Amino acid sequence: MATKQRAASKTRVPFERYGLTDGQLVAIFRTMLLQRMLENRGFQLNRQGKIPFASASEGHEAVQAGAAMAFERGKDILVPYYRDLGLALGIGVTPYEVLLSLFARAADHSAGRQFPHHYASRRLGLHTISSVIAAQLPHAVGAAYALKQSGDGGRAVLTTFGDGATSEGEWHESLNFAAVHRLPVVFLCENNEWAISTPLDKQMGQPDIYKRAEGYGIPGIVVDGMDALTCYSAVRDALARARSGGGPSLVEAKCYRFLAHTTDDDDRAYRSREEVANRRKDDPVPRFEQLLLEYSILEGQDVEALKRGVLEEINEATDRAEAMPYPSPSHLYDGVCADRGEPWLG
Ligand SMILES: Cc1ncc(C[n+]2csc(CCOP(=O)(O)OP(=O)(O)O)c2C)c(N)n1
Ligand SMILES: [Mg+2]
Repeated sequence: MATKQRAASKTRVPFERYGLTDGQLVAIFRTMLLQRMLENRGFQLNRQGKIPFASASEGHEAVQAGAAMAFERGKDILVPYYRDLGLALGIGVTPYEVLLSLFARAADHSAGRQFPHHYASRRLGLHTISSVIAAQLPHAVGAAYALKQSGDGGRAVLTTFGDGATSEGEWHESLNFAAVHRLPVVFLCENNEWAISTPLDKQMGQPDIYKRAEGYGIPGIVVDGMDALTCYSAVRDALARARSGGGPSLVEAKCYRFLAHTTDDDDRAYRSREEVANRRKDDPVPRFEQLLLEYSILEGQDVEALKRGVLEEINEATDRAEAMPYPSPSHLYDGVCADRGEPWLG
């Protein structure tokens, strides 16, 4: 698909593209589309009874695609949380790999054992995670400490979490340790205003997470999490600071979760349809599409071709992953205990 030169306009103020090329802008948009459509596929497969579970990240596309563009593949380390489908896709996890995880097939990276949406890839510098809220943060800080101890300069760790995670002790301990040791780590909060059914005002006494950075003596930055480009620029700057020895930063991206927490949740029990419909007006995907059209980065037919291509890729990956076999029971202990041992057989 061809990207077009932006049509010159004498009167219009050019948008802030933060040094990104047309190709990079389109890549961000493609990641957002992939996340949106693949996530919907997860919900469809669950409702068809083909997979047990999928989680939801609609509303997080801008922060994740922006952050993924700032991440330097082959150099940085990503320690995400379960809602980071777009970040995983943006740094190179394929839809096929995601679907192998959702279908729990033998060819999945964990041989179908890990919880869905908990990706890991040594190739991409993507740490495995647990669902335990904030448990990834000490791991991220440990990885940053290792980078510093080994004198492995020019590299940084990007770790993510939700607003609810900031109430956990590990969150505070991790920020404090990283600040004391000036570790190369970026803490990116995807503040979607809900921790399942707990709203922000029942989670904390004031709604601005970035302000807590001051208490640790590190920079705190807040961005519109529905705007992919400001998210990109904030994470890019924070990663650059970390890579060059400037220490950790806390970036807060204010976004919103449009769907239920997961396929197992019914959000009608705790928030009104009006609230969700109202927040949908700021949907980051059409907003970014509009920007690319307005500045002729893409034409209407390019957008249609892009959407068709993404859907075809997801359809093909769905069929391919579904056709793969389940793990064999005889492989249950592979990669779990040394020598494939079954612990109780001693
Ligand atoms: C230590 C711990 N407590 C509770 C849970 C159950 N739980 C799973 S997701 C979640 C909400 C987390 O909210 P937030 O950190 O805001 O992230 P979001 O899901 O909104 O992206 C909770 C409480 C858990 N997984 N781990
Ligand atoms: Mg939340």
